[in-house]
Amino acid sequence: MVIELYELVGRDDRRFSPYCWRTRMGLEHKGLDYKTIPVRFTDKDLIAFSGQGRIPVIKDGEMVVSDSWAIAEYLEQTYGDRPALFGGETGHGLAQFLNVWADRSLHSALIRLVIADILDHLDEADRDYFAESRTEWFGKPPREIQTRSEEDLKAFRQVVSMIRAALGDRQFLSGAAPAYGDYIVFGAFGWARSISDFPLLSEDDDVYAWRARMMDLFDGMAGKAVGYDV
Ligand SMILES: N[C@@H](CCC(=O)N[C@@H](CS)C(=O)NCC(=O)O)C(=O)O
Repeated sequence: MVIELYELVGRDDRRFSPYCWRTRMGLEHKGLDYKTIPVRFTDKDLIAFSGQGRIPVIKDGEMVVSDSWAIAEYLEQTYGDRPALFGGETGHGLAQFLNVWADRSLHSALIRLVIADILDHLDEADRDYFAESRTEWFGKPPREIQTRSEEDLKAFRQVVSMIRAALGDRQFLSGAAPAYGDYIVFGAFGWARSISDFPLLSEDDDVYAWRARMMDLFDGMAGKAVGYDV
């Protein structure tokens, strides 16, 4: 059976949700058959069957799961005979920590650098919704947030330094092979790449090399997605 992944989409088929990237990589890792159903912010009716308004949502037969973390847990439990996303209970706990860290630290630092770029790459239908909802969240409009001030750049460099330190000389954050922890962190870069040409990493950075390895996975799936090669 083919799993349906309801995935956020912008103009020109840009897949810019970090959470959807986590799920997409998780499905690939498990080697599951899936198809994506593009959803714009204002297409909430398409995911109404999930009983909530956020993406990603998956539909696996009769089973409907929303929230990328809950989806990863569902896939791990349901498809336990496939390659592990977490690598046991210990890995599960550590991945959950990373999930919270990425949501609260990595994403908060990144959004300030690319929020106006998101606006510029949305489908026309979504622009007002995004500008208004984010202005309400942040207390000012996207173009006033995305100034790329020295303070904001420093905050982002700080989170990248944590990724670099955690990576050490390994190929992936999870070790010699990638696992869900890598997909959590990669989600942020998959998001940025799809809508922003701002160079977040320098080419001599180990995190840059890691990101390139992530984009090569699964027959170059992430690298082939519509986006900027920076
Ligand atoms: N904790 C959720 C967060 C999902 C989420 O916030 N998704 C965003 C897209 S990146 C969304 O659907 N936003 C809907 C909106 O802002 O109306 C997860 O991990 O899946």
